[in-house]
Amino acid sequence: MNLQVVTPELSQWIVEQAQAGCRPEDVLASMRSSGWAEAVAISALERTLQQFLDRPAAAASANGPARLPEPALLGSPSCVQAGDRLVTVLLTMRHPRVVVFAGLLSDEECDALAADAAPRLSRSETVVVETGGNEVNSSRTSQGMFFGLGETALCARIEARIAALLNWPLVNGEGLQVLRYLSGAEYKPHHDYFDPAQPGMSAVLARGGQRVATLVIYLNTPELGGGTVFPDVGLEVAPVKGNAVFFSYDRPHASTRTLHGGAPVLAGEKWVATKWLREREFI
Ligand code: PD2
Ligand code: ZN
Repeated sequence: MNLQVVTPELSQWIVEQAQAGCRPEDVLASMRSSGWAEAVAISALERTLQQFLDRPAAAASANGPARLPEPALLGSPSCVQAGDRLVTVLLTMRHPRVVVFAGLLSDEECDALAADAAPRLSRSETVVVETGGNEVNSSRTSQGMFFGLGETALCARIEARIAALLNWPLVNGEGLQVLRYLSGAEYKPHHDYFDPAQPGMSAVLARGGQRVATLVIYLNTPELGGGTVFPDVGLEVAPVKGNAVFFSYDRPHASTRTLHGGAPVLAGEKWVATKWLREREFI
């Protein structure tokens, strides 16, 4: 007879391990080392996770509104209505949460956004974790600029489309950032969330909380190279004009597997617009 009982505390711990990206075999090993018989531990693990997945929708949303931006992909549709535009779904991945879209912007919108950005481009910077300021860094050799939220009619139209696509309030987004990579330029692998343990982060986090998702929109198709890579899972997204790659991260931690980079551009140029989504209104 099985005398080992799955307490509510143990259930919660199992779910938390799974949500943090721990592999089931590692969770199992921890249970084994605290005295659980293997067969009993496996069935407890399976039952707990299944119960969690089967929980009523009301329980899933009991904590209020959705915690993360997420397109409406229930039933695996091949396209989704994003406000004023129908967008094609090319690829989805669960962990890391990645979705690749085709046709988010028209060719004309891509050209117009790049043209509006071009006069304001300067060498891209990265955040200095110690101070929260910015600096030029050899890991990021693109040129870039930020639009203010709703700065132009085109920005406002794209922002409304993104808000509809990702079911996330428009005001919880940073202004669009446009990047131009010349041949040879790259953005080495990094995470887009802010490390809350770093001293300079409180000022950054005060403006709308943590980043919770990223949408990189390709404004042209480079001749060669320039894919967006996810080294943790060996995924490379080809940059194609008007397409976009979305990824979300429910905590500022590498267990989200959202390490990503812009591979070197090998021929031609690469232009992207990046949209970062925050937890709260970005001020
Ligand atoms: O341009 C890209 O592919 C890229 C890759 C990684 C952009 C960003 N990160 C970013 O803007 O954060
Ligand atoms: Zn990034």
